[in-house]
Amino acid sequence: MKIFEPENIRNIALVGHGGAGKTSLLSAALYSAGAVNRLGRVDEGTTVTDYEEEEIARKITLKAALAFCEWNKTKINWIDTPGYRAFIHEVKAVMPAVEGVIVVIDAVSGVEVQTELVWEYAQDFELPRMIVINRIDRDRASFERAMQSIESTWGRAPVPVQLPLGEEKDFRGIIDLLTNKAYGYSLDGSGKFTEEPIPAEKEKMARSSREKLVEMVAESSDLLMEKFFETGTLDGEDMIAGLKQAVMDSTVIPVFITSATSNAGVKQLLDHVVELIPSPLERKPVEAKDPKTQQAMAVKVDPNGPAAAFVFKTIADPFAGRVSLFKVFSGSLKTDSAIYNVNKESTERLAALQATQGKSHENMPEVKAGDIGAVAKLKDTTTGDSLTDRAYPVLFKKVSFPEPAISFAIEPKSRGDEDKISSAVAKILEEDGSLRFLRDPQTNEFLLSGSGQLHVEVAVERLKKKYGVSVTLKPPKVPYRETITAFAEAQGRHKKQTGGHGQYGDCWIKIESLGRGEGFVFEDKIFGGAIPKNYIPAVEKGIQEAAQRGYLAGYPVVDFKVTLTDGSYHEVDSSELAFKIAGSLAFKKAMEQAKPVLLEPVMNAEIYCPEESAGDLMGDLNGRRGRILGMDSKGHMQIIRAQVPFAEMLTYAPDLTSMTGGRGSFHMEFSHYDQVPAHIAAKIIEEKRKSAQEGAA
Ligand SMILES: Nc1nc2c(ncn2[C@@H]2O[C@H](COP(=O)(O)OP(=O)(O)O)[C@@H](O)[C@H]2O)c(=O)[nH]1
Ligand SMILES: [Mg+2]
Repeated sequence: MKIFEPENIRNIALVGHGGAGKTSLLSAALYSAGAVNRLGRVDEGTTVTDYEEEEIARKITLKAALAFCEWNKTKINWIDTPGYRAFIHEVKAVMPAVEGVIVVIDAVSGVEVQTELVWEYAQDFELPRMIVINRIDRDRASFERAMQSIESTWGRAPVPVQLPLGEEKDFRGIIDLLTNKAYGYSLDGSGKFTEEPIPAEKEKMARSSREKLVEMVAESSDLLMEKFFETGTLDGEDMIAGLKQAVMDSTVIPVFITSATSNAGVKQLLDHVVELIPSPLERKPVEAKDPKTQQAMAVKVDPNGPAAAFVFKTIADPFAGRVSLFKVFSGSLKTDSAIYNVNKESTERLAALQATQGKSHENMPEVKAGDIGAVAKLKDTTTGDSLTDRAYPVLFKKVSFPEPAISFAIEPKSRGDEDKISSAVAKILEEDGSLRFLRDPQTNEFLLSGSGQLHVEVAVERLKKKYGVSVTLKPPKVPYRETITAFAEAQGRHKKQTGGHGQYGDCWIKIESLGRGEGFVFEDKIFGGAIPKNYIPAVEKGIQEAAQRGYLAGYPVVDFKVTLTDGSYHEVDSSELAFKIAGSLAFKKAMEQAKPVLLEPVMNAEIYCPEESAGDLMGDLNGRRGRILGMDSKGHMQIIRAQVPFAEMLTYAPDLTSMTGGRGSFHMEFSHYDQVPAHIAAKIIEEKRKSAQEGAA
């Protein structure tokens, strides 16, 4: 593997809504550049980057993956990313590793929900962007409509640099406004093309489009503006340099056209990627922190500086172990050397550095500033860590992931699975920082949480395929609680006269309700030693334990205050145990009068959907006892914000998919506990009683 200088490296992420053709486009780019010797196809499971078993089976990308090729003496590192909402965190995670983003848009559907989301990620990281309108050969593809949807979403910065030669089944190539030529492609996947003059009937359109592009480029620089006014145009070199600067400033976002599966337009795209995307040397210095002082600092991309790299992704491989993907910002990392992990304060040994081509690897003696590499078997390193020269430690900024939106209970299928589950899940979590795993202390279930149902399902598939652990997914139990709504006073008296030693405890308590979330408060107002001090904690404990076991339906009683007012004791027969029992008896009696109710968790939900489904979805949310808080629109999409009881959202994901034809997505997080309406509470209590009886029988 050749070593490239940073000026001859480009790092690019392919992003966009699922199905736009990112994986196919990368496949065509790798084949066109000679990095692989056949055109891999998603539908045949033969692409370089969709290599996981689950990806091949589902024909969708589930994780970010690396590949590279050489074009015009430049190494292009590509990162293919997923486009479905449940995996969109993978896109965010790779943003620190690239200097440019290609946003792929389907010529049939235009801008879609996730397109907008990943665009925002690129914007947050201030990354230069290019747009590719792909699938131009499909039925109902339209360059004009795609451009309209692009402009209505992102304004005037996106400008065509290419025009299609025909559309749908008449598509046969592209017109390139930078080279002023037309390229007729053979559509057999070979990537062969012939240069032709721009057809006469397209000349007028090409001229006006080129004028628009020239004006936009001129507008972005005073110097070019002057030249433009003097000569009325910009020549080739000025045009490329000016456009590159405009791309770096995001004042112009060039729009290209491809048909990935017929491998058309891809070679011109490669030319322009090398010309227009900044090299790592041209990027802004990288934000970092001094680990000692926590002072912000900026690391310049410099091959001669001290070594500094950032681990942006971890792959858990059951055979190779843990593989860390890293971007070098300064100096270089060398095979067979040591490097310092600043986050873990430990030294790591770099056994063999590698370049990654999908699932295969090629050894590299050295990975220089600006380049991306992989290394297996680091002992402490995880995603987000900084690897540097020990004498010059810096901390690069970690990427934050949203909290999971949905939790499922997982149940091991057998005893063997139960033993293996924790270590296997730990490996899956290493790979995917947006999953969470915990044991619910209340329901005792193992909960696996992720950003959507598909996310959790895929994690479960990986557990099985990679680590041989079989679990069943069940909707989580709703963590109901109980509370009281009225004041009550009661006596708890425990008296037992057995053969020798008796038992005696007696207490009077008052209970009253507290505000939501205030938990449990205990106040001791015993006067004159009616209960000796050393027995009072036992009373409190008896009450608390009884409250944990619940009164109505076995859910913990919360948000109430107990005042211990009076009682009596016996010199010989009183004991801690007797007072604990007295406390729990008093609590149960008080509950009889305290008008207990059930509480349920209520979620804050955000639902993203196409405009035309918003009405139906709001009706549906009302049916789920939801309260609509507001609506925003974003391009053609609506965002509905609502509060909905968790119990009503357990099956929301599949329902939303069917109500929006797969175009909607949602996110939710816990908001507060609220009272369950009486008729619903009655049902829950009845069910609980039945299942308890069955359990006992
Ligand atoms: N006709 C046509 N189909 C395409 C094109 N690009 C991708 N596809 C198909 O569209 C589907 C989704 O493509 P894929 O590359 O997986 O999209 P991704 O989700 O963005 O990675 C697959 O069935 C591809 O074969 C194209 O340019 N033309
Ligand atoms: Mg894909």
